[in-house]
Amino acid sequence: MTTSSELFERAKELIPGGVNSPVRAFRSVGGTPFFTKRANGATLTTADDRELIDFVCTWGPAIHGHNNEIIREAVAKALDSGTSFGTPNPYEITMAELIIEMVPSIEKVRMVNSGTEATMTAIRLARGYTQRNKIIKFEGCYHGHADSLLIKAGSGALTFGNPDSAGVPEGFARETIVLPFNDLGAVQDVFDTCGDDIAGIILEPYPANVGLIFPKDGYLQGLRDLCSKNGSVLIFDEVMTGFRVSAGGVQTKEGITPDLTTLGKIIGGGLPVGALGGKAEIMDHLAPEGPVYQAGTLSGNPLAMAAGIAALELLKDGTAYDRLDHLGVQVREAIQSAVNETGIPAQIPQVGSMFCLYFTDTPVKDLEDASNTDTERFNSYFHKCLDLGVYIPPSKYEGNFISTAHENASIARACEVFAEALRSM
Ligand code: KE4
Repeated sequence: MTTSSELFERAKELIPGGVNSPVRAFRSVGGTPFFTKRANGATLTTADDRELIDFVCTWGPAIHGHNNEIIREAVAKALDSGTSFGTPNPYEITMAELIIEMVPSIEKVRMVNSGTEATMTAIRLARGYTQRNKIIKFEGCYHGHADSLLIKAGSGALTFGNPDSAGVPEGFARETIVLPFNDLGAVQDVFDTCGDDIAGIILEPYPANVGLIFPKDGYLQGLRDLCSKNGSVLIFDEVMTGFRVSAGGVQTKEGITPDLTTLGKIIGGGLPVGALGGKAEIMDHLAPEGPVYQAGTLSGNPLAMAAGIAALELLKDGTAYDRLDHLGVQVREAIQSAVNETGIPAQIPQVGSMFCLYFTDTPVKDLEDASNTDTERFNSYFHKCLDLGVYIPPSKYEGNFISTAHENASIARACEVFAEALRSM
């Protein structure tokens, strides 16, 4: 058996950092990343033949667990007819109908191949539609690695302490205004000074690439009002939260209607997919209908569409969220109980099947608060959980996910592990 360590040494000779996405490298938490050779339900089987209860869920897509039989059969059926046609295909219509039905603010939708493509297109569309240049984003929000958005970003960029990536020309950065999250006055001030050049605002309505932060009461509505008043485009990046916190995402939970929404992860059922959707009047500015160009060789390919359609069909009646919400509360309460018992300062924000653990005694409302939480303590907690057979995200800035495949026994065992890890500190 080739161990994870041996595989990692070989991978580092061939792939930068040995990984195809930085956060997988365990750089923040230390140690050698494990390689996964199989995944089923809530369990990962590593190259070292360890079985781990998974709370990363491939960073969100696996809301039905890994290797879900219904999704697998849908992909197998599509595979019988080929993998990619490069022409329109009926699956794309079914996918578009599902997204439009489940996310009321979306009147038209364009499929792409990643969340990054979706957000990159959204800001180009906002600029093309408004004929303006400036985009407002928020510290700690991560929208993928498009140049204009990789500024004071969250997720892996934050984990490695380089929220402003090398290689982004000053000219690009100049058109992106970065503000603290949850500070509506700061946004008002920007509109007061250059409102007629603000193409749009893009945000994660529940920032989950900085742990998990909730908007203050009135904040999302305030952003909505400012965009409406100034003719700017409000973009909700729901790549992570879409179909995760509810069938209609945060916008449905909070009753806020964005102009554009970006999606990804869950809508691909584990295959590469992203999507951009919103008001038809704006979306029709996309080529070939309008002047804003966007394209993709594999956009809407039948395999990814079949997987995503199966994943969304399993969520459409909403009953999956009853279980996911219940499991999320159960896990949060179990961790809270252990926190109370040990007296360790910790915050456990949770919504539905998303949660995180901050080691701090004060609620986290923005990037600064998140950055001031105890990293060393988190890293120790991460490794203790991993040693005991539970895999949580290898960074304090990433959210945990639960799937419908997390059976009661797995949840019970994980709660024991979380408590034991806290007691060991
Ligand atoms: P992708 O390009 O990775 O498909 O999506 C980018 C993206 C956009 N918007 C939000 C809100 C996101 O969370 C993401 C990607 N999320 C990270 C996890 N925090 C992906 C994991 C990784 O980078 O390997």
